Amino acid sequence: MPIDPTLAYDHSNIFARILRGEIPAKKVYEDDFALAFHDIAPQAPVHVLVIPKGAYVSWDDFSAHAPAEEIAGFIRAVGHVAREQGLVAPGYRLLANVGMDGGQEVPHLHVHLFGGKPLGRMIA
Ligand code: D5M
Repeated sequence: MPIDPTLAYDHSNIFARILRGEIPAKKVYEDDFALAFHDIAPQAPVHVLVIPKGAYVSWDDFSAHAPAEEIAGFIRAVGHVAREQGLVAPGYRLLANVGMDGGQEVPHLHVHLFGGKPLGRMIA
């Protein structure tokens, strides 16, 4: 079920639990600002989720409230993961679902990184 992104951050959400090491994830990258791991239900040959370490419900929450250092660190981490996964030359797609109409299911900001095949042109 898509989440209501206006709700307060729920510290028991699954990505918060991954960040705390309470449940496993197939990690591909970690630094002070971000953690990246393989999506449990991949939609492309490469499907990695990148999440900020801070407690942000969505892109809306993050872009409005995160300190500039966290925003810069997170965006740099997303780019780093794409390069590390070998996606830059063939190209890739970034996606952040936000809220109900966006179809967001996990209430901790995550950017989907898709690649490894031609993804076609997508508007919505
Ligand atoms: O996408 C939420 C995404 O999170 C969806 O692609 C499945 C993925 N997911 C859910 N649980 C896990 C665990 N435990 N590990 C890895 N990936 C997971 P959304 O943008 O919220 O619709």
